[in-house]
Amino acid sequence: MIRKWWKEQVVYQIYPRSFYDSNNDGIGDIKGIILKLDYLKLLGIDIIWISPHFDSPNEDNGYDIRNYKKVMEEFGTMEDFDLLLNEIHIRKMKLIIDLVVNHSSDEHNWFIESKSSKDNKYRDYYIWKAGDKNSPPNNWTSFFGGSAWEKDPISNDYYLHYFSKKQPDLNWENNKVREEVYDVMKFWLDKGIDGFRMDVIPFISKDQDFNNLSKKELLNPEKVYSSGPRLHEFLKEMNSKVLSKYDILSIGEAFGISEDTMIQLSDEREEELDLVFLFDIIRIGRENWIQNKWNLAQLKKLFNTQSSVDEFHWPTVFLNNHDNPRSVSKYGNDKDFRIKSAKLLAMLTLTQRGTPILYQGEEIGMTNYNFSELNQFDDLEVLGNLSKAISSGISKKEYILHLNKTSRDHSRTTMQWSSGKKGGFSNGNNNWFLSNPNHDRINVENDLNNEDSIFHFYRKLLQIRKQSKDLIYGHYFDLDPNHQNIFIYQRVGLKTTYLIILNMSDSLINYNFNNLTEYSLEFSNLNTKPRISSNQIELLAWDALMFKKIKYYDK
Ligand code: ISL
Ligand code: CA
Repeated sequence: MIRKWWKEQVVYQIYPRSFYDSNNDGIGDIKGIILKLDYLKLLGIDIIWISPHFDSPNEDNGYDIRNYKKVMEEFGTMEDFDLLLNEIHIRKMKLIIDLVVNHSSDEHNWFIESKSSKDNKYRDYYIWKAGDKNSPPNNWTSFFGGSAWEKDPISNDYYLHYFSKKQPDLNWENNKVREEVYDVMKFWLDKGIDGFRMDVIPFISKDQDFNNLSKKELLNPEKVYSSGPRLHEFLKEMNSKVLSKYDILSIGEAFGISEDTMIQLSDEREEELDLVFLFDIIRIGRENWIQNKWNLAQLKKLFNTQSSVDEFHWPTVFLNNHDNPRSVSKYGNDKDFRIKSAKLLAMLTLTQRGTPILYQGEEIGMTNYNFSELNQFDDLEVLGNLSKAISSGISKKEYILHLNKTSRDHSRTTMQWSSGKKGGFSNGNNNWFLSNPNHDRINVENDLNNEDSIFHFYRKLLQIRKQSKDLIYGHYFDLDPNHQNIFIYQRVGLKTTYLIILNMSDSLINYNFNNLTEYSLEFSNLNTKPRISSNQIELLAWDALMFKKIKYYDK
């Protein structure tokens, strides 16, 4: 196993808009992040990933970039960014930024030029196709509703956009586009950033036949969009021209990719990317806006698959991000066992094999929001898919019920710093988005003051993890893959074997396990000693225990 700093460290994702507002305009900003760096240092975070901080009209909250070399006005100035980077480095932490280069904003100068006329030199920076008067070039669909093609009244051609029509896809077949992207990457790398999270990077290669999708393919177009013919070629070029010249971390957001693509994309011998974010775990049981049933055996199978990659690959482990509901609401029990189940999920995330990525608020067990009206949502994906939902036969009311399980907006409510107005996110009056009313009890201030809080559980477990190469690099064995309530696995290192036992249910379970007495309890979310006999352990609802046994002592 080749050791790398990014295999041993822990990432914390910040959605700047919702993190902390330092100038009371109701929008989170860069100065707000700087003011909270000591908090993240205390937690024990190594790498900070910020969602896009670039100039943007915020159609998709920054994932529609208007100027790749300018900081979004609401977030602050380039000086603020330089200060943030410096303050992060002073604290011996690292910063990776969000590279969104599958598409730009339609307000980017490149697109304004490209759209202005067919013979404009920027025309081929985007993907234009003739359709006929009323029908687009093919049946490809956008994730934000409707066709993936938008007709331009000037030229009567259509342009491609996998996301909103204000997010036109860049044409990676054009080597000028690729050179522009590499120039943007070097601009930020030469400032000293420590890497990139690459937004929907597998989508950049498009099959130039532009054939229609089959009915089945239309159910999950991301599977086709992420398997274009030149993806690996483009990434190898990006690696040789840019990534390989810096000691950085590159993480591909790999929404929709196949196992084979993942294997090649993140194989260190292939010299493409270092890590990928896979979505099977975080979207388990989910069909678009509908959350269906799933069971623990299915979830464990997904962890087993990603943990059994060979020594040339390294997994990522995350249960939260800005595009998905809150983990304690999805995988835990945020009603009767919020604190305990949040701690269990912390132990799952931090003892699995792979680089953990935490999301703002998970460290204090922030929950989903209880939406009741469509107009409460901010995410363009919600309204974009409304007509599709209605035509699939569900009512607006039912659509809202589904969104209360699946909406991206659950993770975009403002960070809960205190029990004060709006959860201490801002002292302004008109926040850009909702604050969960449960901030009166779920907030950083309370957790910092309570040694037994979720925050301190993460902090202590992060310390244990940081001090144990065996926990980080140890082999992974699921000891009971079929059990539907208990998740029990080992991490076997050179000197130490860890045994993690998680009761992911509301029930008390007497679990048979021989030779438990060989282990010593290292950490748990229990306030009492576990009841263990020679071959059994009594597990209360949401008990999470981590045992260890030393195989041999250093001489
Ligand atoms: O809701 C989704 C798909 O239906 C998400 O999974 C998301 O669109 C997908 O994972 C891609 O996400 C990334 O690209 C989008 C942006 O809206 C997301 O915030 C970003 O994480 C377009 O840039
Ligand atoms: Ca602000």
